[in-house]
Amino acid sequence: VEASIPEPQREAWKKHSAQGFTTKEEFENETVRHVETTLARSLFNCDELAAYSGASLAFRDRLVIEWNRTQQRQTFADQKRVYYLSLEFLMGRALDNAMLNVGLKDVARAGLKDLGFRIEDVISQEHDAALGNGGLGRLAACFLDSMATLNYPAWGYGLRYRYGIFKQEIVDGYQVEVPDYWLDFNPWEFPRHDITVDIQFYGHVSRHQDEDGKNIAVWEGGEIVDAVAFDVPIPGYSTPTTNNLRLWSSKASKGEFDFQKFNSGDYEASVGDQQRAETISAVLYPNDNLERGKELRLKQQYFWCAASLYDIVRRFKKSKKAWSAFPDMVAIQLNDTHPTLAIVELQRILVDLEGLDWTEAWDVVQKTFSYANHTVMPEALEKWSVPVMQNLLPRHLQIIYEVNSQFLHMVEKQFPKDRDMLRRVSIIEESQPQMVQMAYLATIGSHKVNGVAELHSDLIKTTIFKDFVKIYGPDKFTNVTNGITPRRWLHQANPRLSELIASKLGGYEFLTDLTKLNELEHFLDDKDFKKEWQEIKYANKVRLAQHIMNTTGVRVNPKALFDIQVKRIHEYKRQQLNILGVIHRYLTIKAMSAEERKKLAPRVSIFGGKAAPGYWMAKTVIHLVCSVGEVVNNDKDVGDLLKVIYIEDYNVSKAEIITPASDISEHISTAGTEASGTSNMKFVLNGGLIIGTCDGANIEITREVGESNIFLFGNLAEDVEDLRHAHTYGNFKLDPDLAKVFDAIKGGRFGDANRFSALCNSIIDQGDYYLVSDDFNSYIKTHALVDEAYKDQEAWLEKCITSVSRMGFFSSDRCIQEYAEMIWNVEPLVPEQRNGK
Ligand code: CR6
Repeated sequence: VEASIPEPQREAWKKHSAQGFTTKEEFENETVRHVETTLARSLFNCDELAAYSGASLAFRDRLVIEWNRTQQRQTFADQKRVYYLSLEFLMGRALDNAMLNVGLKDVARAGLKDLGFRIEDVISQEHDAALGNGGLGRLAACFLDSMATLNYPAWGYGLRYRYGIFKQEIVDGYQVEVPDYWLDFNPWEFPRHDITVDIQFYGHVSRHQDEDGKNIAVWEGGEIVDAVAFDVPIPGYSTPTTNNLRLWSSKASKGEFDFQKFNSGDYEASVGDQQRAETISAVLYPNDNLERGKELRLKQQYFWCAASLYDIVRRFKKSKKAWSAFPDMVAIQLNDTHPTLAIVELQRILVDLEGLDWTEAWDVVQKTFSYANHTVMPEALEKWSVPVMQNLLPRHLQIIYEVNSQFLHMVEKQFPKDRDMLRRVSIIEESQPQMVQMAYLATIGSHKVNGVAELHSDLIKTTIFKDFVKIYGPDKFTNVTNGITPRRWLHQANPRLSELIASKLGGYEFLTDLTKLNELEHFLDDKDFKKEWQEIKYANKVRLAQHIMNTTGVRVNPKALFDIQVKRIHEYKRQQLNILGVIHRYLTIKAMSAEERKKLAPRVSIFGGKAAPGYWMAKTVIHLVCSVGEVVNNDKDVGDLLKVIYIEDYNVSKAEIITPASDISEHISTAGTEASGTSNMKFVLNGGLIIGTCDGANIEITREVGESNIFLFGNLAEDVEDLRHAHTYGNFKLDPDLAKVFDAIKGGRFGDANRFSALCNSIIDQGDYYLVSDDFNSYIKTHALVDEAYKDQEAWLEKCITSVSRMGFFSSDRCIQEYAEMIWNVEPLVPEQRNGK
């Protein structure tokens, strides 16, 4: 059915076209209208949550108008689009971001004030959209912001989990997980019940002859689940471009919902089917850097890939172009291996449904896809059991076998007689059961593979993809160092610093060209500027101290040095090194004379982050931090000299409060394990320094800010293997200072020592895989340097300002531009500016 309005009626239509507010009056109008009609409330029962809802709906209307225009513009322009497939989007709150990106926060502030509300209170009503675990999901969110800001025609595709990452409560010093049911009221999504895709699972494959006598595979039987689209508008900063994030939700298929059972009275069974279908998009797997091979997870992956590809292919087919033009119109970026099945699904669509030759189709596939790797740690690399895949996706497994067979043929020609090479690069690992190695499949099916920081990109070429570099040559592998959006991570999280910088640089251009921060170096002698900078840092620390007081009841001194480590809890990230260092500090303070103590700089050690629910060792680390805090924070000898804090439920909105308040932050992973890290960038951009290892993006941060502005310590990645080898073969000697720390733990200073024995033993007598002992001395010494440096506040401040001025490189805008030019080959579509925008 033709859905478009006939020509003669279009004028009437246009006359009534929605405009969205621009003035304070209009904003108030829209907000009150939504509170009164959409929410059916009145001025007699409008609390902060209702005000938040009303204001959000007013902003949403604005966004959706620009969203519609953007979609039309992109359709008319008929140019290449990029599709960013990510199983995680860690978006955080949307209202503040929308206000700032459309440039109407001041209008909203004044409007809300008229209506009786403080904007901060309204903003903080919003529930974080927490559809991600950590860095990988937050990177996807930063990329969406940059793609819209730079006017790229780009779509994000993900899953609409009913439960995002769990909420963390700390009860008696232990992590307790609470489900994150976040969809009660979410004004930022548009259900698109008209966009529903049938997704098939299980069944079997048979062969048929088509009319031309061609032998084709037909995937039949099994079950069908519906994928329903939910759209989230993504506003660019200071541009009308508003892109789309499409999230799929699972639902029992109408055709499938068993009316037979239903009518025959087996109501329960038929509702059971319904629930089973809805389970697919019910919950985000809460592991960071760990894969567990659960069938439901594979179902999630296929469900989302198949729905997204159906959508992308449908859009392409409207253009009536030849299939060979597909890669000229479509770039699909795989965020890690989670969407690798999209490669197989496109091949299936082209060969089985559209009748292309295998080779022709595979050429299209390879030109379309690119793959970003985010880890080299073996436990995080995805492998799916062949029997599981055979059962769930029989046709896809056949295609994988065929891709593998052709690939191995090619390799054999290139490296005749190298049987071991064939074994090593085979997509199918010959284990019990056989496994499909997704990273290999992703590499073979893509035209580019990238790592996320220089060291990491070098490492993938010498470790997991070493043979693939020989096969394809080095050019297939490249680096795109991660970045963060300065809109959220400076302008939104640290408005006063952003404003101060703008006042010096003559405007907010640095928010879209972060290299402009360079000019801050001219103000290193400007006393007023420096004083204000310091005041802002202090105010941010006061704000965090207040949050700590409210949530933990512990009073911390905002004049103390704030030392922060917030990220997922993981042995490789070495929060255990941090807390063991804290204990060392505590023991040192206890052994000091009153005179000596006076010379010491007071410290607050702040930890935060979630442990995967099944990760016992990580949970033990949390418990150790809390137990140490319990003792230290109540020790009269210590007072303000040391406080140890665990901030509950670290997430994006908490990060916006925590990051601007740091003096120093910890990025202390075992060298070679942290692919990039992105919170390191956030902290420095907010005027904090780093203590860190030579790992991930720390290395490039050092190059940019200069070695004298960062506190590096520890062994290098190139030495890790030898050190581990030495541990295994009996050459392990525990660091003497660390030994004293363990003595204190074992002596029960922090409560029942048994609770920490597994943690202690992993270091003392189980090989110390993460080299805590090897790096301990260097870590302690470097912290002593931090103490010294902090005493000279003038010099410290200079380091901070200099570092901020050199952070331009780490904008996700730079990053997206590199992807666009080197990998996707897409051009921006710059809209005409309207109404002075
Ligand atoms: N866990 C890396 O560990 C990197 C992000 C984004 C990670 C981290 O160093 O900054 O990706 N890897 O590139 C994976 O998720 C597999 C992460 O967030």
